[in-house]
Amino acid sequence: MTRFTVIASALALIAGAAQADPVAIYRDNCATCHGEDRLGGTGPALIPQTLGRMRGPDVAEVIAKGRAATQMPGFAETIGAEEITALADYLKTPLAAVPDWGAEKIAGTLWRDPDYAPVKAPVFDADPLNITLVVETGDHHVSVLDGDTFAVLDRFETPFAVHGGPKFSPDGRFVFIMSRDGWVQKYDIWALHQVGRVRAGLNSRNIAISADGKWLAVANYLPMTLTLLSTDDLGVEKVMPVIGKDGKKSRVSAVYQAPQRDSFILALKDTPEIWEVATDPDADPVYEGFVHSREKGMVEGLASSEGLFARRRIMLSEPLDDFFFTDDYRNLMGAARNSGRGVVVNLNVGREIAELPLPGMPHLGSGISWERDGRRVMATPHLKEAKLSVIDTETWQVIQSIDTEGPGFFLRSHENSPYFWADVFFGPNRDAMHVIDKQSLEIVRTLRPVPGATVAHVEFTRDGKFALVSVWEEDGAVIVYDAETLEEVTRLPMRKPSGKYNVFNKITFSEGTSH
Ligand code: DHE
Repeated sequence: MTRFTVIASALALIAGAAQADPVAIYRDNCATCHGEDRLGGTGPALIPQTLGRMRGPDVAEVIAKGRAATQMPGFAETIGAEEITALADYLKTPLAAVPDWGAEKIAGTLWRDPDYAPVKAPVFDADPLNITLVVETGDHHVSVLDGDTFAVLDRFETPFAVHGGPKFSPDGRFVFIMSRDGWVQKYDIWALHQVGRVRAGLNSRNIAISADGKWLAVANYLPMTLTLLSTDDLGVEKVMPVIGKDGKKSRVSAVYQAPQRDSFILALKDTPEIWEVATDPDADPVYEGFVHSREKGMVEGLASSEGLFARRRIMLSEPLDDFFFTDDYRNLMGAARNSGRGVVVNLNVGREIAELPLPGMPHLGSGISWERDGRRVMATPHLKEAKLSVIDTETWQVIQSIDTEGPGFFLRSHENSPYFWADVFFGPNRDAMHVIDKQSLEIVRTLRPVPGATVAHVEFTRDGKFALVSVWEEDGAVIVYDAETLEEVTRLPMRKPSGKYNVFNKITFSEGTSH
């Protein structure tokens, strides 16, 4: 071996040693903000469950260049390219063990805003039920809009990466917002002030509020639990482990409020069951059908644990993780991502009652329903096909397939509008928004407010007269349209606005919005 090759091997070893220690690189550069355990701190959790959802630049690129509109700096000048690659790979590796995230841990994260003081009446003149919240994912804020004047009454910071619809208390006064890292934020709309936050899960999907407004359910992937919080003080009431009848743990894909049933309905990702969790211990009548099916041995019932948060299992032929509910919450349509199969489950009798031919990955969670020719129909977009399916909710037949300019994500309408709005979220035509006649099912107009920019997600004002559309870009906007003439009324600059939520439409379960 020459002197040169010895030096070269030594250098390679040194380089190798540096590359091989992403744990140390993480500890020295990332842990202060993202936590020693990678579960988040002032920055988000850096685990595959979160990073897998990251849109835009790759993880290594974010480490090198930083992330716009956040406090994440670029490390290209201090960490070498190979170490950055090793670090990115390390962050994509699952945690060796999922830490305990039980009631005590959760309660330990509770933070109450010291500057918050309750008020006796709204601190603004606007109609409190016509407030619309705009989630701005670009810099993790929510704008509070006056639904009549479209003035921004407040703009407050949210936890990182809010997902799913915020949930309002039944009187529309408070709102609860959830982030993918499991933080739940409570905000007082009357006071225009944050109340506090608590971390209910480590990687969470969505939240639901009980019909009486007392409880908030948080659907978690990590750990595999349902967290039940008191809406009053964000205290932990219960952490329910989610374990299928076969003894295997399951992630919770989503949780929904079933108002007429006084219950939460859970979509489970890894086990062929739906869970119904009672939020009113005396809600007997809605469980009549259930008793009937229990006689038939179809379901395990409330009997073993009558009362608040009693659980009922509905057994399925395969797991379903995306739901649409009929208005009376007697039936749900469910689909499993990637399966091409949809089913109808009758929640009263507790079993599958029909099959739906739904290839192209329908996004039933975005479905909306309305009356057409005396029949109640629903429409759903498809995440993988350029079409919308319109389905009769009595016969469960697809009555029409509407061709669109690309696969879409969200649908929205309003009782007072003859149209429903469908975005084209994926593909080259993501700058298009279709407006469709609810009776003829024809596309009456395709709006393209900003050529080349993604436009998606619509919300109506309380009276249905205006439709608000997101220009889903960093330097984006919310465009307000006259919902009848389809002419633009005004344009509000926003940082990558995603969902928008009108208090009245949400608390009244307007048929034009997904619930
Ligand atoms: Fe969502 C709602 C699931 C990806 C933005 N999304 C929901 C709901 C579910 C769901 C179950 C209803 C919950 C609720 O409102 O209480 N979303 C999923 C997925 O399974 C999927 C496809 C993949 C994932 O890993 O989560 C997914 N969702 C996205 C996105 O990529 C979106 C576009 C951007 C983002 O912020 O992550 C996105 N989802 C939204 C929004 C809502 C939503 C804005 C609320 C819609 C509403 O009008 O209520």
